[in-house]
Amino acid sequence: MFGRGFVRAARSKFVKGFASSARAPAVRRIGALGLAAGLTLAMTSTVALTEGKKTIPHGGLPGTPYERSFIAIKPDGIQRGLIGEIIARFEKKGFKLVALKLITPTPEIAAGHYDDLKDKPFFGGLVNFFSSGPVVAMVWEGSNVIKTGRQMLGATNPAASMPGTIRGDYAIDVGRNVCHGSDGPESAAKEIGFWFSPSELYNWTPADATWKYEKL
Ligand code: DAT
Ligand code: MG
Repeated sequence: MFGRGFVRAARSKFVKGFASSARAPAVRRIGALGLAAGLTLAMTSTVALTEGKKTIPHGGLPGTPYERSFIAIKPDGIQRGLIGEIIARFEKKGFKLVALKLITPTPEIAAGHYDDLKDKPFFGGLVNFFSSGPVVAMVWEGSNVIKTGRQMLGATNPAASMPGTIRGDYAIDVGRNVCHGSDGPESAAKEIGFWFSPSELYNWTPADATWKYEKL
């Protein structure tokens, strides 16, 4: 499932951006209709899936309950048995899991994910570490999930992370800080598009949605 096909798709998405990523059949139909109606490619390329009558772009709708963030548990988190703990924190907070997969990133995928850090002296070590074993790649959805998700992770350096945060509670070293979270709406959309195709994201309504949000 995550063999060469995924690698090719991930590479191609990274190079071309997620506007060119593979589309689920329903999405292709929406795209064709949009083009026929004279809509711009930029508009149709973000149309992904629907929840009820709402149209939710692949990268989410920042500033709404449908905001999305890419959250990953790094190889150290997996090796240390922290998958359940980290997922439980996001679940108990009330965020909605809309995508999840276990994958060992190739060095190319790791380098693509951290492309903005390619000039840093620690880049080589970071790529080696991130591609050293399975990671849990996820997309979580909810109001303010990008900012709140970063707060739940804690500061990049665990030494500066507050107790009660994931890194504050479970990590010591900046190079082994167990988790990743998108740092803003742009990186969230880019990372979600890099790691997941539209058909891998699930739109569903939690049974307790009205107990978490006054208005949806
Ligand atoms: P964050 O993961 O909090 O978004 P970042 O994007 O600046 O932080 O860096 C990505 C990862 O790179 C980070 O989680 C751990 C590693 N890293 C950052 N600074 C480092 C440093 N000074 N030495 C070693 N690894 C570092
Ligand atoms: Mg970062």
